Amino acid sequence: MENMRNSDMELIKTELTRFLMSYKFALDEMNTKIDILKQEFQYIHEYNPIEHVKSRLKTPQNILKKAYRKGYELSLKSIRENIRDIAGIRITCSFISDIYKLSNMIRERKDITVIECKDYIKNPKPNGYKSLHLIIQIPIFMSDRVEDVFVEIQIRTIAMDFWASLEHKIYYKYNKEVPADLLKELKEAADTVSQLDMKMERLNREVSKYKENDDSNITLPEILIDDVKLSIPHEFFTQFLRLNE
Ligand code: 0O2
Repeated sequence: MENMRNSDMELIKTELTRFLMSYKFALDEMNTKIDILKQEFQYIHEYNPIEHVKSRLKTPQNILKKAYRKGYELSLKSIRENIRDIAGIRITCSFISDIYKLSNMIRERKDITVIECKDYIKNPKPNGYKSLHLIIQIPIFMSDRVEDVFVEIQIRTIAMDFWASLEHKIYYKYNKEVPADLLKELKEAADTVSQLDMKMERLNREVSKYKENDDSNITLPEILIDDVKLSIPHEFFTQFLRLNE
């Protein structure tokens, strides 16, 4: 009997490890894809829209808590299908327009399937929470099978992120029962964040317009690889043109 229990435990441990590993691999894959998007974006638009990328795996305790709270069956199959934020990636951008540019770039990728989009920027939560959430699915190639794994991507501005992390701390500090006056102040802070984001967006547009009209901006051709700028020697260009005539 004791042996039986040990072997059962071993089986569960192996299954759980393999289950969580697929999410870890999904995060690794997504981090690489986001890095590629970032470099591509930098090349096309000549600036970097991504300030910061952070990824996390939901702990087994929190997965179970969510499954209980939502009333899902406690099987791995049901958890895999219903809890879609076990692997989570948070991307912070400087400007609201960057959030939508990035989200469109993710949608256009053939290796990522966007399953759902929750736009809490256009439709903020009543407490003032703003962020763009994408639930995506990517195939993960394991040694003996292919798993389609869900990943939640949250994209927000630095200011929205500042607000959300403080709100999250307060929420847990007060054990989810935040006093009404604090809730009111948090909502006011969220409105201030929105105004700041709009102001920064407008200022950025003005700077971009100025840059477009500035002829002194013309520089020698450069290639950008992995955030490193490489100038192309003039001779290389002339040689290249001659050989391709
Ligand atoms: P953690 O620690 O980030 O994993 P749910 O809210 O989970 O019951 P759903 O539809 O999965 O249902 O949630 P939704 O609305 O897509 O949001 C899920 C995640 O968004 C949360 O994950 C938070 O990270 C973030 N989020 C949503 N609403 C708020 C909010 O009001 N304040 C803050 N600070 N973050 C929010 P978790 O699992 O709650 O936490």
